[in-house]
Amino acid sequence: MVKLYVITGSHACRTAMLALEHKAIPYEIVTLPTGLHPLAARALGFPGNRVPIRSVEGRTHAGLAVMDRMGTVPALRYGDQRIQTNREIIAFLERLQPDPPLFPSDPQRRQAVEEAARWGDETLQMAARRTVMSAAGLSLDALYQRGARGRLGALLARSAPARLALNAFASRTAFKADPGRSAELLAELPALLDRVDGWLADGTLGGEAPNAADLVIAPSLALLDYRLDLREELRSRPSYALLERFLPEPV
Ligand SMILES: N[C@@H](CCC(=O)N[C@@H](CS)C(=O)NCC(=O)O)C(=O)O
Repeated sequence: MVKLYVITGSHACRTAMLALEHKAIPYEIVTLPTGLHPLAARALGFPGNRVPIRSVEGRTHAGLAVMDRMGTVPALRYGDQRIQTNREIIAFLERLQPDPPLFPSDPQRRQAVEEAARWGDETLQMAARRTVMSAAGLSLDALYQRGARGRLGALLARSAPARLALNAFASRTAFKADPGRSAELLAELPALLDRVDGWLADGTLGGEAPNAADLVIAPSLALLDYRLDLREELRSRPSYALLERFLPEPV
């Protein structure tokens, strides 16, 4: 039986969930307390990352590197095997159950999907996190349903005070996403969304069979969609179809 350790509302964790669902592998979700989750994952025997895996503004700074070393979720346990990071989890699931695949068999198309998945993981995932955090730092009113529910569920925490406090702490420390950076982050967004739209147009994303890049990128779009002032822009783009396909808004 697969156990997947997550935190509530995590776009990163949703990628692993979508991958497990794509493979039709039954799994149990264990929701760790946000903020304590790296410690909890350590206590559960996950090793953390020996080298930094995330960067902000093109570089890994000390605070983020420490958090990466502690370890991130999603974290997957299968028997005595423990796997962290989506990239590793996706590779593991491909080995565990090759069918249905998460990558196209044609080598050129596979390369394109790998590149889009890597960009989604390294660039878009952090950009979406920072863009939404910077808005929530001013007020939860900037978020759909104040971040209490939506495509990814409750962001960071179920209680609003905890959500505010976690957002304030994380946005001002590791993620450098205080409200003062909101305009700068917003200015970077159209180029990121153009890239997703381009991959949809050339068939790297959004094909008949879901692939790893679809499952990495769609949750980041879902997180962006919590930010109310982005909803019109998102809905005007081809990438919105990807979002609706993989993460429809719960009724
Ligand atoms: N790119 C990695 C990173 C995942 C990631 O950043 N996870 C966050 C939750 S959304 C986390 O565990 N953060 C812990 C921390 O920052 O201390 C992946 O997709 O697996």
